Amino acid sequence: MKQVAIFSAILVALIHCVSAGDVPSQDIARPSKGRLAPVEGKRFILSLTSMNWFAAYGFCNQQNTTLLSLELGNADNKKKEFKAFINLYHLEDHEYWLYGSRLEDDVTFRWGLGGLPISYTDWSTGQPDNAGGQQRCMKLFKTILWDDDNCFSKYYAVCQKY
Ligand SMILES: [Ca+2]
Repeated sequence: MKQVAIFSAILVALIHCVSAGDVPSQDIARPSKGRLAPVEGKRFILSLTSMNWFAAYGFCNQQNTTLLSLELGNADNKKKEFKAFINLYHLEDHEYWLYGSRLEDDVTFRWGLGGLPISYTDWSTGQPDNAGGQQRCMKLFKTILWDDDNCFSKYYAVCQKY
C-alpha cells in the first residue's frame, strides 16, 4: 500500500512537470524543427524575412490575420502597441508593409483589397510621392510614418490579429 502511494506521488509530480513544460515561458513563438518561426505576440505577428506586398498579404492571410492597418495614425493605440512590440524584440530597424494600397483604381488608397478609402492619414513628410510612378502599396518607414512604395519591393510583413 505504501509503495502504491509513493508511486502515485511520483506520477503526479511527473505529470505536473510535463504540463509546466508545455507552457511557453515567453510571449514569442519558438523556432520549430530548425526553421525560423515568425515573431508572435498577443496582437502581432512579424515575418522574419522580407517579401513583396502580395506575399506579405498572403503571409498574414495564411495565419487568419491581416497586414497592419493604422486607421487612426498617431491617435491609434495600435500604433503605440506596435512600437512597443518591435522595441521589445529589437526589430525596429525594419520597414514593414501596411494593409493599404491604391491597387483598385490606381488613385485612392484603401485599407485591404476593395476596402474603405483611408480617412485619417499619417504620411511621412513628402509622401505619398509615387516615386518612379510605380508606388501603389503602403508601408511604414522606420519612423512608423507612412510611405507609398513599389508593391514588388521587399519589406517585412506585420500582421494584426484583431
Ligand atoms: Ca514613396
